[in-house]
Amino acid sequence: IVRPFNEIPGLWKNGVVNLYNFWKMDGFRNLHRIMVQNFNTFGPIYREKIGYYESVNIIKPEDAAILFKAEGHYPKRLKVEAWTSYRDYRNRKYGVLLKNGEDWRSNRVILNKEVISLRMLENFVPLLDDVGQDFVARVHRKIERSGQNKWTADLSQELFKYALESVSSVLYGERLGLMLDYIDPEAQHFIDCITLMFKTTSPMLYIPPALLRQIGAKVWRDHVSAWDGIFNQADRCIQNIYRQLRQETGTSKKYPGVLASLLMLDKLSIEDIKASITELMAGGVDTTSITLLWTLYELARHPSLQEELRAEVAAARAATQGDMQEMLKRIPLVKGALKETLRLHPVAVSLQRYTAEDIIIQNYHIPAGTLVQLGLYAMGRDPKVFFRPEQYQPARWLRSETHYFKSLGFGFGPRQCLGRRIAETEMQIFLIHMLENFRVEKQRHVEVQSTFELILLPNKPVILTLKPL
Ligand code: HEM
Ligand code: 2DC
Repeated sequence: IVRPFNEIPGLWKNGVVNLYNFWKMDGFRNLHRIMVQNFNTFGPIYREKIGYYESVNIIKPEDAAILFKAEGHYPKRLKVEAWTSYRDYRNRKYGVLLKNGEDWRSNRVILNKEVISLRMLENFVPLLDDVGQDFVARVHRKIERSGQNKWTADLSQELFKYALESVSSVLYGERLGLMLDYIDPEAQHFIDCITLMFKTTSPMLYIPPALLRQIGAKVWRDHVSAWDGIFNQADRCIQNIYRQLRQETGTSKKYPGVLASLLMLDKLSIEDIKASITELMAGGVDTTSITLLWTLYELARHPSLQEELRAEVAAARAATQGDMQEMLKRIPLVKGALKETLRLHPVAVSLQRYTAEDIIIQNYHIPAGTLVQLGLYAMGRDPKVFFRPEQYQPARWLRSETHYFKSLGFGFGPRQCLGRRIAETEMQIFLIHMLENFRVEKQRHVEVQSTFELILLPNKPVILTLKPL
């Protein structure tokens, strides 16, 4: 017999007390580890309330399958109130990230064609390949200047620039010039604003932003100024393209970028286009760059694996005479490495959905409208789900064992990451170029862990050494 909702184990009776305990455990930065602990204590399902944030948490791939089958036609994830509050406060439209219902679906269907459809790869690949080549040239210059035939640094700032340059070139069909020596201070400010925006979001998952705003809390003020910086920079980029488009007369055959394509398509209002383009630009920086940083870190820790990947890339290059789009079809181990990185170091600690219908998970009844979270970080490290989870083994994704609902780094279904195709392509191209040019090494004995700042980030600088081959 199915057990009732109220019997799900966990701490869900007093949100305020739980928030206090959460805060004592430094939970704002340890959310991912606390989730692992909770699964160890309560088993594969638990219910929780921290502050005003209430959810049911699951960890098993087969339960994830049940959840996503019950997401309905308008899948809804946790509403990040800090983000909607800012837009309400400044009277800005929600983009596809924050919309729901029919408004979300109609926008998303149009955006899908221009952003995530496989047809777009032929447009994106040359743009992203250029940025990848420029990054490599930049590293070669750094190495020359060091006078030591190597370059040792915390690469995160470099990777932020690589990621912003990549996503901008796809969105605007133009380069920002971030691979040059002197970069636009506005672009640097934009990057800093994104980091601050994420960091200031996490406390507001548990304490209502409306309250923090009323008491004039610093975290709310910082959050507002971070989004202001993001929107101002995105507005400048968008205005620039808009102006160019109106002046242009001839029809050039060159791919003009996502923004210009959407404007010419004329199916979404300009305000809707601006809102989603801003979200894409902001969503495209810390996510891919941190994933690449983790990947380089893992390759530095596993030198022989690094050589294997290099050999795969060399073979792909030889077989295709360097046709990048063809190369991307011949690098399964590189793709496995990226999946492996997202397994151990997911950008998102959890995936969430409000259930659209009643479901039964782990023999508990869960009523429609419940917020259910799949603990993505916890699942990636669960020995019941992955054989020897602590080991970084890209080849596990090549074996014929079942991967059913195990590779969920970008989410699932119609509400999955809209930037997925851009992110994957950008990261694959980056790794191809890096593996072809440099050996990556790290300092011995430095172990890096994750810290939660809305997305999972390394808890200390990751210092890597790049040596020319
Ligand atoms: C949503 C992960 C890169 C834009 C999401 C979600 C995840 C995710 C887990 C939620 C999906 C769900 O609820 O099922 C990642 C990872 C990335 C990445 C791991 C890189 C390694 C990007 C990039 C962009 C982007 C590069 C922009 C170009 C978005 C947007 C949404 C989203 C707009 C909301 C989509 C919607 O609600 O319809 N991402 N993302 N992401 N991501 Fe990404
Ligand atoms: C954070 O408990 C932890 O892709 C919360 O590119 C639940 C939660 C809800 C939404 C998730 C968020 C977590 C992590 C960051 C995500 C976000 C949805 C989209 C966003 C996963 C798991 C992200 C990084 C987007 C951000 C785009 C934005 C900056 C314009």
